[in-house]
Amino acid sequence: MNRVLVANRGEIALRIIRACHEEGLEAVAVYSEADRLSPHVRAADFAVPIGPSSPSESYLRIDRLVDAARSSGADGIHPGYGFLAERAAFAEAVEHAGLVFVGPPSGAIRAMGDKTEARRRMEQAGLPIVPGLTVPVSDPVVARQAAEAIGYPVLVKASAGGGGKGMRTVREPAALENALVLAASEAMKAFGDPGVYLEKYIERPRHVEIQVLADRERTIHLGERECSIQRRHQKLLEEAPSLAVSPKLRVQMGLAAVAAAEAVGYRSAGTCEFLLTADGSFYFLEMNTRIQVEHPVTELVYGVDLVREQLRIARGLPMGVPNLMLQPRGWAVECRITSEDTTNGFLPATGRISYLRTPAGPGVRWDGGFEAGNEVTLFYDSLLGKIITWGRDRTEALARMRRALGELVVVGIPTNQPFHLRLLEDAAFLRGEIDVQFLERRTDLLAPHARDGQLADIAVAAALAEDEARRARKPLIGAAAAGASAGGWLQAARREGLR
Ligand code: MV4
Repeated sequence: MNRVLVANRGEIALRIIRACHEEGLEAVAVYSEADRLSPHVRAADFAVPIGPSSPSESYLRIDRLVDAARSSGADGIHPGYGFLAERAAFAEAVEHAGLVFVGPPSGAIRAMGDKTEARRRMEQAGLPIVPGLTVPVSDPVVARQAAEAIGYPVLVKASAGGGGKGMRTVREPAALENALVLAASEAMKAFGDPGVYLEKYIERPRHVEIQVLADRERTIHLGERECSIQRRHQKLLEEAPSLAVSPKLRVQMGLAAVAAAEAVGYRSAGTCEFLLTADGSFYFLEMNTRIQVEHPVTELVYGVDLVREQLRIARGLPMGVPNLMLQPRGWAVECRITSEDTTNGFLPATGRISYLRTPAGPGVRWDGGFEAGNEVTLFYDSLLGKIITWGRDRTEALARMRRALGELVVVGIPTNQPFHLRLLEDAAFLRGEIDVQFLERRTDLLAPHARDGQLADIAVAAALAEDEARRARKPLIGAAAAGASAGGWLQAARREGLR
């Protein structure tokens, strides 16, 4: 593999292109009409237009992506996340075209994509799965008996699901039949598959996931990420390690995740999602067969470049991670910066980024995909970039995040930056008292503060006031003080208007 087509956009496309260059590979960008001026297009060695702005006519078109690889001489394709990353049919099409798919085998994607099949295979592999069914159920009588055996509350989930779509909580027998019908119809609409099954509903769990990496010889894990801070199944902040995971629990969950990957013949980077309860029990939920948005927190605490490892493994090389008991070092936190309006219920916002200052300095990483002048549209998700900070401990990583959030300036569109600043001052969050329902309880953190939308107004008012004050001031230049006695710096300062 010498030239990799990056079948994605935004920050992850840029992230992958950087990894290609570090691995001595050329990178081919693809872009829709909306992304012609995006940074990922210029960062690549070649760029191929693949169609109109709508994803269904560009980034989701398997035929156009494979054609773009052929026409640009690429011999591999990296799918990134989202779009086609977890479509087994895409991995197959890439393989059939004689190209390298930078990701897992299509069989592993398919096995994990069907949630009841994944549950069967994980149970077989000895993983703890949430108590419940491992086959779809449609008959309400059968469902009723199953729910009694599981014990209420139960959760109706879509077999083809994931990410929370088509999920319904049922707290009593009388509500079951209706939930089955509604979940099935939602699943049909969202996935084209009406299959649903039942699980025991776990109250107030944490969402903890384990990063795995597999080459032809070894499957290893790189510890956990704590992902409980999310709103409507969209993660907002992630950290590694998790306050809730002891070294002993890390070994147990790590062994489970490695067994899961091995059971489906996994290669490349992947993630096992678990629900973790307050008493330290954990249950396998699903496996994400892609690189994830939040991968950088793992990179910072394990010192591993996961995207470069994906590229090495795809080339048939062994992973560059030493064969030792790895341990996390320090703490890392990621804040996802989205173009969402905190003063308007997190409504996705559009517009042109007129100015952008990104954070930097010790322990700070910015993974972004936009620059000043770019247009933010509703064609794609609202992620603008990610701030990732590292510290020797959680307190230092969080302090650096507050500092970095203070440095970030986005002008032209609203972002969720005010939410992150509030969260990072919250006593319960700072104590680590979090679970997946944290933000449902703490709507005060989601609600806007009066100043959220007013910063730009305040800046304009301050500039106008300053201008007026300057005009009113007597000009010093030409006064007796100016002349032979004034040094060069003073004259220069006057020219610059600094006074
Ligand atoms: C659950 C659960 C409680 N009990 N399953 C939501 C998305 C999907 N991946 C699985 N999800 C959940 N499954 C049982 N049996 C609670 C959730 C859940 C959740 C999980 C991970 C991250 C955020 C979440 C938010 C709400 C509910």
